[in-house]
Amino acid sequence: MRVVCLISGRGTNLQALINWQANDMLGGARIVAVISNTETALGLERAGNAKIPTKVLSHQDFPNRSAFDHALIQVIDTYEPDVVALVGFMRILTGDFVTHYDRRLINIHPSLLPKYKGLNTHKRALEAGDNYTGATVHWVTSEVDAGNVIRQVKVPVMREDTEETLKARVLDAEHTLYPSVIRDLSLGLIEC
Ligand code: NHR
Ligand code: GAR
Repeated sequence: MRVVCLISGRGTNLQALINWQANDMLGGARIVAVISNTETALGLERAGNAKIPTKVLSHQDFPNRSAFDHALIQVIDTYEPDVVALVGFMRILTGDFVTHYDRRLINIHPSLLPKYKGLNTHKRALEAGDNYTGATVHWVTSEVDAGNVIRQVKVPVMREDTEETLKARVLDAEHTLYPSVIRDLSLGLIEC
């Protein structure tokens, strides 16, 4: 199962996937490329260190979302992916993009969806006084963070938590959740 990862930033989730792959824990999945919309994403270095091909396609070089997304499709398809994984990818994708990768496109989101779609999830969980938050892997549809849930993991909120400490605890849980879902997809254990 050929997996193309899209990133925007630090890439700690990407590192988790790379580590599972290096330890033969990713089933039949193989990360065949990492593509970033920002040149400075630390995740690009992580991919380079693991000898995984990388590409940068900056959204700033395109006049609008549609032009960026169509160029992104062209680049991604050269790697012939079975699955495209958003791994901390921070650009909303157009309906055309989502349709093109129908049943092949997944995302990890740092909340227990349907709670807290969009950005600043940890801040909102803290402000709401939630005792639990978590992370969700879901199929991507044109409506942001609204596609069917594949798997979730629950994470406790502590009384003393700040946005940073909560984010770190959720991120830690994400680092097992996303690799396990990609492994299970490759093993045919997850329905699309
Ligand atoms: N695209 C579609 N069509 N559907 C989804 O479910 C998507 C998606 C693109 C990204 C990840 C998502 C998340 O897990 C994701 C899911 C970015 C934003 C956002 O508002 C919202 C949700 C997600 C990712 N991005 C701003 C934008 O204008 C830019 C913010 C920035 O650059 O920092 O695209 O949370
Ligand atoms: C992760 O918490 C991921 O769930 C979240 O960004 C972080 C990326 O961390 N994704 C989104 O918020 C998508 N909008 P990483 O770059 O270290 O993997």
